[in-house]
Amino acid sequence: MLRFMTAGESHGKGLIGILEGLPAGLGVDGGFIDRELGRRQAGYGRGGRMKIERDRVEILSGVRHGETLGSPLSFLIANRDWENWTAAMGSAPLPEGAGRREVTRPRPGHADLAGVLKYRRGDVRDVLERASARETAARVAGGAFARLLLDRYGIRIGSHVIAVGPERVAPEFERPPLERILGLDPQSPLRAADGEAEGRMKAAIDRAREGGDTLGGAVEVVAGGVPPGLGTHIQWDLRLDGWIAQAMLSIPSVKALEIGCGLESARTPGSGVHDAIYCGEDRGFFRKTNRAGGIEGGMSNGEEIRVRVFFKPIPTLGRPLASVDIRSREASEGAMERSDVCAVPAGGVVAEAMLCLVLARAFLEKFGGDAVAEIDARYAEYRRHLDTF
Ligand code: EPS
Repeated sequence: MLRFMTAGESHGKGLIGILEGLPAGLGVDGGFIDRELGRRQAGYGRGGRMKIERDRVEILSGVRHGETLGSPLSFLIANRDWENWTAAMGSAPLPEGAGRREVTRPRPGHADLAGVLKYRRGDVRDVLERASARETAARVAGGAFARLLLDRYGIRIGSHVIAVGPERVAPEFERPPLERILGLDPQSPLRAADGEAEGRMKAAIDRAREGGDTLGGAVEVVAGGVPPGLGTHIQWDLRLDGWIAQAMLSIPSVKALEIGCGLESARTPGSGVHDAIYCGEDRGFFRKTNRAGGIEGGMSNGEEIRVRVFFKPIPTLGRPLASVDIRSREASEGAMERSDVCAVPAGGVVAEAMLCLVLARAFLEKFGGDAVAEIDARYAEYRRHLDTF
């Protein structure tokens, strides 16, 4: 089973990831992982921290001479900002008050208040450091390793921005072909397929920044080349859509997701929702529509997996909302940590990484082995089965 864990605080030494369950013999290109990390750092609306960091992966174990060993793959992404925080975030005891950079005013919308209550902490920093979306850098690296496996079997994943605050791409750009999504410039300001909407989105982010506010939005994540039969209908906790929902909702700021035409399907009769089945001599079973978003009965059905992910605005506001100081109990404003105005394009890259992790896990459940050669053989046999069914 593919398992992934992260550790690390936002202003600690760095982020750690452990990915266990990749087969032996998979080619690993560290440059590719770093390019994925670079994609997460880009996007219009990012704050000062991204000017400090230049995220790079250092592989600590599990890879030798450019190939996985089958042992746990672990890696480090160093925080360049750490040098400014060695005392405040160090593991050594620090006297009361001396440069601890304490935070006592929880930010509405962040983990701050629930976290100090749950963990019985007197300093919000003890919570916010781990709750920070900085952790998603480790997810992107973990997802990039998973993507190396998916690539080998022709599964490709991309994302694009469909909305920022009230601004949305035109309807014809909401579900572009995967080729178009993969062709978007990773350094473009918003990775939206609609250039005209991108201008309006940038202006909305500028207005939010000037007003001391933040903006959420939505992305679509798409996976192509997925064979039918990943996930299963046989048990509630093995359904692929359930795994995807858990993975996406675990991304900081994500409050909703939609698989295929999920929202629309709730108000449309069944005849206008389900994707009729056809069969052709040369192409086997196929559909003319994909309203299901590539998943039926908790399994991939061979069509593209299409998921929309919706982000709330970042909780750290330039003009903070009302809050209460946890020590004095006096009314005050939420703390202002340096932050982003809008991180939706970065959120799309993180959502891709989560989909890579979920699909790699489901793929290995079906075709898994200890070495890539075993998986190659199992997958080839399944493809023969599909071709001759
Ligand atoms: C982030 C790094 C953080 C935040 C951001 C995401 O760095 P810092 O706190 O030093 O500015 O910019 O996290 C949030 C906005 C949040 O609310 O958690 C990153 O690397 O993506």
